[in-house]
Amino acid sequence: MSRLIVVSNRVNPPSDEGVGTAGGLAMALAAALREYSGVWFGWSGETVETFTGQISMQKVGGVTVALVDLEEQDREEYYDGYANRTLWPIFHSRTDLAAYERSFGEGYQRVNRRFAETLAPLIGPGDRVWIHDYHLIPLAQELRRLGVANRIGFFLHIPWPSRRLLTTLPQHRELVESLLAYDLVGFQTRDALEAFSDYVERDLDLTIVGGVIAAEGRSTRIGAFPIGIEGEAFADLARGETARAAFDRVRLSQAGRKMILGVDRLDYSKGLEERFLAYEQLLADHPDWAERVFLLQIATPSRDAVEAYQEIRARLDGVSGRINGAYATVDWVPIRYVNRAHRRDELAGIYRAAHVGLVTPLRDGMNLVAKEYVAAQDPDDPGVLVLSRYAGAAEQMEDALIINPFSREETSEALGQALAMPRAERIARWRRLMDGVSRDDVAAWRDTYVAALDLEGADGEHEHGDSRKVS
Ligand code: GDG
Repeated sequence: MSRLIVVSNRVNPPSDEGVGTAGGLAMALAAALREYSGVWFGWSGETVETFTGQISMQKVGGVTVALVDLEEQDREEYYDGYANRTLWPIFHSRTDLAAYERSFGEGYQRVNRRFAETLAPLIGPGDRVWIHDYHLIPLAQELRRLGVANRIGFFLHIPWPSRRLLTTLPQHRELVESLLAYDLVGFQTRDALEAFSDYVERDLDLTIVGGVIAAEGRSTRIGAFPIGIEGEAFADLARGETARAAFDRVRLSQAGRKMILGVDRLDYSKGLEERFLAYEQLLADHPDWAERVFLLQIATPSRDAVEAYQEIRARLDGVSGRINGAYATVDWVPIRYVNRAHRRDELAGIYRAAHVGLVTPLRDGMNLVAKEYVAAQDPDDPGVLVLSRYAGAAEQMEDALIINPFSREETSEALGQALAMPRAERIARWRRLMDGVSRDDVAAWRDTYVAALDLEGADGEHEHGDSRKVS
């Protein structure tokens, strides 16, 4: 039987809906694998002294997972290094934070080769392989070298940078050329697709006809596939028992005040400092809001081993402390800043209790928090989404208040507008947003992507057969 083999750096299917703290990508992939029988392959997160390529197979939450351990040097060079200290900052327009160490690039290639060698024997005739994210860009090329001729797709969860930014990467050409080993390369947005096309046409001097790049006897389809959430399921979760308890607890502690909510991985791309400063601006410009509003920011620490993450964490502690010191009264703290992860169903209740969802990344592939916030609202009394124009989600969510997160004034004015928005307008905006979240959900994303992966090249020819051939 033809299966779907999903590959991503980390493999963490949610063990139980609602209870886990699995992120957006994990939820989306687990949903895909429950629909199509298949295997989810990736790094266990563990390191061993010497790489063996031994696979540990497990069944988690109805999903078969195949895990492989890496070496400590792999973690340093491939994961903390090239993925998170080189590609992540460049792809999020932060070349100032990017490290360009040669050993990182070598580690990245080595791990992709190791993944390919371990994965290749698992791929059966007719299986489709779906590879995720910036950690694994060269994986298809490595698999092709081993003779894997199956259909292989790639999906990038983060933005694609402009040519100028990308070319700061010493191996930019090799990296992009390695993407041409895929049958399908998917991006979150039209913006990312255009930036990629620009590089392909101008730097590689290739033409793109009908969304297909033809080069060296094979063709690669490219497209935008905006990822969604399980919209209706998340709305149900927000009405469930645990969510209600979380909602009641938050509302009780609000003492009639309006709540602005931010939920993010603690990452410099999420615009958290700018968000705090915009909120401070609101308090400075509108003293009447003092004691009538507060900001709850949930920011779960991530990538602690990387220095830039330690720095942003320290900065945020400082900025939130300063604002609280300047504005707090004996019974009001303007910013509640929480670094603890919450259960997903609790989170749904907290979203529902918020009058404003404040999502201000400086650069973001999509941003699922924006969609979850909308899905969790009470249809009769919904909150307002304030959304950065630099989140991929802004291409779809036009009924949010769209802001430039670099402008404190613009963001603080939008906050004021959101807090004062009449109910009828809130309902009208929310309805249109929710229609989109329900329609363009994670199932639609997955099905559209897999259907595109099954399409042959522009000329209708099979570039390669369905079965593996070993060369
Ligand atoms: C990458 C791209 C793209 C957060 N705190 C808790 C918690 N979360 C969950 C949220 C949401 C997810 O984490 C974050 O998703 P995002 O989309 O905002 O961001 P990234 O992690 O950066 O993901 C991004 C995404 O991939 C998917 O393609 O949208 O642009 O950067 O689902 O709910 N979940 C729980 N407790 C928390 O405390 N349970």
